[in-house]
Amino acid sequence: MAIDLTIGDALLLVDVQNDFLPGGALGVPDGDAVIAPLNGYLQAAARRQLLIFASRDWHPRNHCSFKPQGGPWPEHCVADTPGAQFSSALALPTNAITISKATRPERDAYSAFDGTWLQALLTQANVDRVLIGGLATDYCVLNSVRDAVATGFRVVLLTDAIRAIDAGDGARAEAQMIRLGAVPAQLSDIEA
Ligand code: VGL
Ligand code: ZN
Repeated sequence: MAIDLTIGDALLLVDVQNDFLPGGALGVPDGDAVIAPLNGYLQAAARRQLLIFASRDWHPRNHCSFKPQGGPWPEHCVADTPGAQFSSALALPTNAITISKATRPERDAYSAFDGTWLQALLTQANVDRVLIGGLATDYCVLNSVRDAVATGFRVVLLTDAIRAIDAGDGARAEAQMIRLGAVPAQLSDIEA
């Protein structure tokens, strides 16, 4: 379905960080496949001067989600480490707004809205529709889309620019996001 990018739209790239790419501490299978389409969306958004947000998992070293603390995950995205950096292949413009999340030891946060200024920033800028892609479909993308919809934003889910940690969970997450009202789209749906 054709998506006409226009004033009131914003782009949210979820957690496109080295640790979530293949070879990273919590590498998402085929995760690097999101980068090429995301660069296309970035270019389309920049051309229309839309706001661009990039969330990042930004954990302290002793974060509760890490196995040594009894959590489910290997250590990943420790703040200020190379694994926490955005992929250097991602063509993030210098004016992209970084949203750091899950920054406190005792609490995890999968959604880019959870404990951040994202909702306030979007509202302040009169954004009413958010295009969302990134990693991972079954965790941070799912929870970010859920929160965006629940907060009243229209959501476009960039289906060519998401990948899952678990394939089955990813398929279920994608179906759930669409059921919640997210409109699926791919780069070819966006006018150049
Ligand atoms: C994520 C697992 C742990 C994600 C973050 O970005 O989807 N997944 N922390
Ligand atoms: Zn994490």
